[in-house]
Amino acid sequence: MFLVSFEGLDGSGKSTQAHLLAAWYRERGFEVELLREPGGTDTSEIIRDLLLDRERRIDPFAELLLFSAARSQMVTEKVRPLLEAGVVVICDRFFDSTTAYQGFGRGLAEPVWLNAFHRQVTGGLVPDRTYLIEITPELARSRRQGRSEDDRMEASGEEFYRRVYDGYRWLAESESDRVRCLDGSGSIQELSETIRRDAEALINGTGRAGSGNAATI
Ligand code: T5A
Repeated sequence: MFLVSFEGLDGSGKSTQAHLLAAWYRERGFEVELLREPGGTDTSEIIRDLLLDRERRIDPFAELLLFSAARSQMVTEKVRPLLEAGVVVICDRFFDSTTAYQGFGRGLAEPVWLNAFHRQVTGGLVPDRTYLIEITPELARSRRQGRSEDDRMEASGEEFYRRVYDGYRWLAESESDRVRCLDGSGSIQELSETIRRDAEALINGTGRAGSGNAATI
């Protein structure tokens, strides 16, 4: 079954679109599970609390390993069994976040090294489709205003978010078969309609990036 991921800066509107797509799949009779990263399992949620706690000092490489540890647990415990049971799995973030935030944002590792590492972490599991909601760091920040205090990642500063943005741009260009880059400054409705059209094509097999049977890759 399909594995779909959503990517973008904090506040880009990923979660909104992930929920709308899940509802659309359900209306069409699919069983759907929506998971967030880091998170999705009890163990991964504990790792999430560590990672987002702004009082905690975490070494950048330890940060990369912790995000990946949370992902490994989620893939083993949830994603693979669900895909094998015929459930559509929608992930609010997946390994592309690590490439953008830790690879580009923290300047930690080369994309080639990271790609090989991600394959180890997920056992080769790659999303059939990734929707990248692209907005500028400035618009992302304005959308986050009025929410609770910045978490540890959000407190990383403007320069950091500029590098993450560049990382996502790199991904959109280098993985253009799988990654659909969408203009996140459009309305929620416009974005949702674009995503639904692509999801329809994926179901019909005309817009397929992966095998459509992600668990067996
Ligand atoms: N991280 C994560 C890493 O560094 N490495 C990794 O490997 C992984 C997996 C997770 C943090 O961890 C980092 C990235 C993050 O910093 P999180 O709390 O899960 O943190 O936060 P996010 O995933 O960033 O999610 P957010 O909830 O902050 O933002 P979303 O999901 O992008 O945005 P959403 O949908 O909540 O919308 C934000 C606001 O904008 C409005 C919504 O109504 C909402 O108010 N909105 C729009 N407004 C106008 N037009 C639109 N098109 C809109 N769409 C949404």
